[in-house]
Amino acid sequence: MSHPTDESCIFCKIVAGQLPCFKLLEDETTIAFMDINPVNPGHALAVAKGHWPTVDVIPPDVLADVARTAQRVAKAAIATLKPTGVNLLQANGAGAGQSVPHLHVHILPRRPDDGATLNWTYRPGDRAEIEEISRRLKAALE
Ligand code: DGP
Repeated sequence: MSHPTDESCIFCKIVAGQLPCFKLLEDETTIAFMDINPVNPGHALAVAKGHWPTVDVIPPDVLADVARTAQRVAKAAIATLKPTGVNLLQANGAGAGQSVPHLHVHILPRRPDDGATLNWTYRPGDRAEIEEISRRLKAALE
C-alpha cells in the first residue's frame, strides 16, 4: 500500500528500514516500536506508516488502525509489565509538545511516583533495558 513519505522525517526513515528501532509489530498501515527516550520502562509508540503530521490531516481509517495497534501494545504492556495504569497520549503541534511531526500515539505504562507528566524532557534510555522490555512485549502481543 502506498502512503505519503517525507525524506527528512525520522519516523519515515524507521518505517522504511533506513534507521533501526526495537520493533514490536508491523501491519499494512502501522508500526509499533520502543521509544528511544522513554519516560518510563515500556514506553512505546504506535505510528502510522504514512507521513501525516497530525490528527486533523490523517485519514480516519488510518487513525483507527493506529488506535488498534496502540491497543495491542497496551494489552501486552498490561499483561507483561503489570503497570499500575497505562496512558495513551498523542500530541499535535509544537504547542502540544509534539517533537516528531509524524502521527504517533505514546503508550506509557505507569508506575507510582514515576514523575510522568503531559509534556516531558527527552532523555536517552538504557538501550539494553529497552531491548529487554521489547522482547517481553513482543512475546505477549496478540
Ligand atoms: P512527541 O514529542 O510526542 O512528538 O514524541 C516523539 C517521541 O519520539 C519522543 O518520545 C522521542 C521519540 N523518538 C525521537 N526520535 C526517535 C528515534 O529515532 N527512535 C525512536 N525509537 N524514538 C524516537
